[in-house]
Amino acid sequence: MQYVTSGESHGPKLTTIVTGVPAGLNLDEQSIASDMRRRQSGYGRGGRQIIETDTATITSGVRFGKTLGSPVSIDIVNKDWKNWTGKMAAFGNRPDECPREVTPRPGHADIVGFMKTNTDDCRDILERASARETAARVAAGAIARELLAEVGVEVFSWVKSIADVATDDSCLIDYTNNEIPSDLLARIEFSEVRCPDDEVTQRMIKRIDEAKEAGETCGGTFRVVATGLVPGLGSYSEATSRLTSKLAASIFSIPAIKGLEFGAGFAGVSQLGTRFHDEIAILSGSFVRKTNNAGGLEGGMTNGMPLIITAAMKPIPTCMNPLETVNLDTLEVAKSSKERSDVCAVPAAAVVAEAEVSLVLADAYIEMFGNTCMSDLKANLKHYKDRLSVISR
Ligand code: EPS
Repeated sequence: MQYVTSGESHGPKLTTIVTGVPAGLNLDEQSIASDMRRRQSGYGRGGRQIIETDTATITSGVRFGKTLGSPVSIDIVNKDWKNWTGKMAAFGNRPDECPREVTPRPGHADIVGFMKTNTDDCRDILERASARETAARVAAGAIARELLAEVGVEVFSWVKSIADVATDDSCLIDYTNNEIPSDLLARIEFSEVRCPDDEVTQRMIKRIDEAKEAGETCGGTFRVVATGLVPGLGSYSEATSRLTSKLAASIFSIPAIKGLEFGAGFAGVSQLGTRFHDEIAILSGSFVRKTNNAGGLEGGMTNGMPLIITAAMKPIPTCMNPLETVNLDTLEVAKSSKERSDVCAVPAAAVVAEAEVSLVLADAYIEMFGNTCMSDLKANLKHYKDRLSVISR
């Protein structure tokens, strides 16, 4: 399952085309809408989210709620386009009220894109570098998530820290089986910053308010977890088919992501080998691990334990208290450009990461169990699970 997106942040619409989706996958409009909404929410988002209510409209590849096996295309209309029709027109000349962007923001793609493409206007770069594009990815990810639901896989995320305010979530990730606390998802979705701890949620909100007041922005960290995975997705034999590398590439494809850990991560590797590695046991007829420091990945493959990813997002580069830069016309010292922007988008990035992880995992299922139709994929999966059952031997 592969996807490509197109569309500028203030153009008429975003488009996603997803290929390799098996026929016969049930899609639910409400589930797709729910993911689109979850990406838009989160305390610290800017004025743009008031204008937009992202609606994903499927224009091919689906009939009567089931995929056809042909490419699925999805449109998301930018409601803000009405304010940008002249400034982002495909043809004609630049209107007077649309000056060129010549004061690049440190931390954004502005100046490097300017140098790379020989443009005279950073808007040519920033329109596509904008994280608006991630709406199109979430639409693709929603399709992958539906496939995963049919094979018993759940993907979810929570925010671990915003700026210097962090939650201690170690009790939530010390899984010895695939069960998650029954109220965890409700607590995450209830929090305005996707943090399952009420008290820390309040402190995170306060931190975002303080940052906004100071013309600052906030980064942070989030976790993505996938449960219900069969062992053996990915490969130990070829570098490019290791699931670990595919997952890492997908997380690092999200704008502003600067760090990534699997399982116990960087802190975990200070432990010696006999403490770090997860002992093997049998539970209810299946091989399990007594701990999950590996984060569900061994040898480039899933090992049947929950997949646990932690990612770090840098603070958003558009600061209302601007940084020093250089005016690209005059080459004089200047203040970087101020655009309407978000103060914090860590909760949104977590939802985007769910989509990216879902796409990689759905692709891994398709690769291992068949890409033609869902009934064949599920039959192949059942055969594999039966073979793995220790009790049935
Ligand atoms: C973004 C700047 C803001 C964000 C945008 C990402 O948009 P605007 O410049 O139109 O105010 O709100 O994110 C989204 C629109 C979105 O849907 O996530 C940027 O520069 O990356």
